Amino acid sequence: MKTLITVILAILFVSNTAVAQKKMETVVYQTSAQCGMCKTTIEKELALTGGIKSAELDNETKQLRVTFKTRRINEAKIKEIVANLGYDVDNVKGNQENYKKLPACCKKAEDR
Ligand SMILES: [Cu+2]
Repeated sequence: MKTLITVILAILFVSNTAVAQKKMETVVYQTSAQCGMCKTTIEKELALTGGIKSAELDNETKQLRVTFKTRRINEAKIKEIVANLGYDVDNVKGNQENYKKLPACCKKAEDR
């Protein structure tokens, strides 16, 4: 009986460790960022967010690549943070109040 329990515990431990190692994820989002200032704003905000390992905005494509710990943060939360800065991110609209406060260079072409 003791051996059986030990074996079961060992299996649980090994499978748990395997899962834990997979808890990092990288996702790419399309944003409405416009310039280098947007890049700094978004990357800085995410750098200060717990659970984010790295965040990088491509100035050409305006795509944001985020690597995060799935146990500490999720995609909905990441999008919420970016949208709260005033930027659209995938299907989530940017917070309009904060969008209005962005410098002219960070606004979409039609609003400048
Ligand atoms: Cu900008």
